Amino acid sequence: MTTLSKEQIEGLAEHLESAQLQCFDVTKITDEHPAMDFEDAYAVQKVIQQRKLERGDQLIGYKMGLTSRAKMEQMGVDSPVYGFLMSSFEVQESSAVPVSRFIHPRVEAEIAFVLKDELSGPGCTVAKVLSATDFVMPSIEIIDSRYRDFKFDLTSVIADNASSSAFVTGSTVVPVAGLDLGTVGVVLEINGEVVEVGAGAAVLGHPANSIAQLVNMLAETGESLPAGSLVLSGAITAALPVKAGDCATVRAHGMGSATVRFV
Ligand code: OOG
Ligand code: MG
Repeated sequence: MTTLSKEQIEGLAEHLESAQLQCFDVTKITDEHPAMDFEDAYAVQKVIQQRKLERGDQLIGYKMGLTSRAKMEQMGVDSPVYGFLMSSFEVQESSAVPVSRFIHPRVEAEIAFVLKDELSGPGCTVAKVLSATDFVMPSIEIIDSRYRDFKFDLTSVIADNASSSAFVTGSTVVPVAGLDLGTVGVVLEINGEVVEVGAGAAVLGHPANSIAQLVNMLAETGESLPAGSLVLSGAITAALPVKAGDCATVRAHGMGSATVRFV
């Protein structure tokens, strides 16, 4: 049940998207709208997506967030959320990204899935996700909450498109058939130093389970994941802040790596 009017939802979408596009931070929106619920928050997120589509940007997939204990503890929240990914969020592997594009960027080590078949819920499972997956890639998500000091509650972060901002995928594509994504080791390096390590199972027991949960959540609003969708399954470890001059790399066992530099 939504508690906000259509005008309030559109106003909040404009407020949060302006903060993203003009790189300024804002206070969490539940301070002004304490009664708003998850449905209101996803409605705000959807309007932000529509605003981008109207400007000619393309929807290329989704991201799951807050899917590992490391992330839930870091952010002080306790359940997974999703956001959408547009083609304008994609950054080329090994390229240099200006930090002026962000408010306070952080990098996360993730596994990205690309689908060859459509997935729709309810009732999506790990097995259905794996059989619909074309390939996986190591990836770096660059998150950038629009909220001051990255302080938010679940409702506020959902409306803010789950802090989505940019992402990089590795240039090696790997079919899932020969991989055990639960035990795959993942290393996050900044400037050549290992800063976080983890395994795929940190994400809801198995990264494909994160995709299954996304599909089941999308089914609640009648949406599905079309073939070709790219999905980030959620950070395996805590997110780390980056600044100009930093270089971040994610390596995943048997899957190659993804790198991005900040200037
Ligand atoms: C919310 C987004 C979390 C992840 O992979 O856990 C996320 C945030 O921490 O700002 O993308
Ligand atoms: Mg993430």
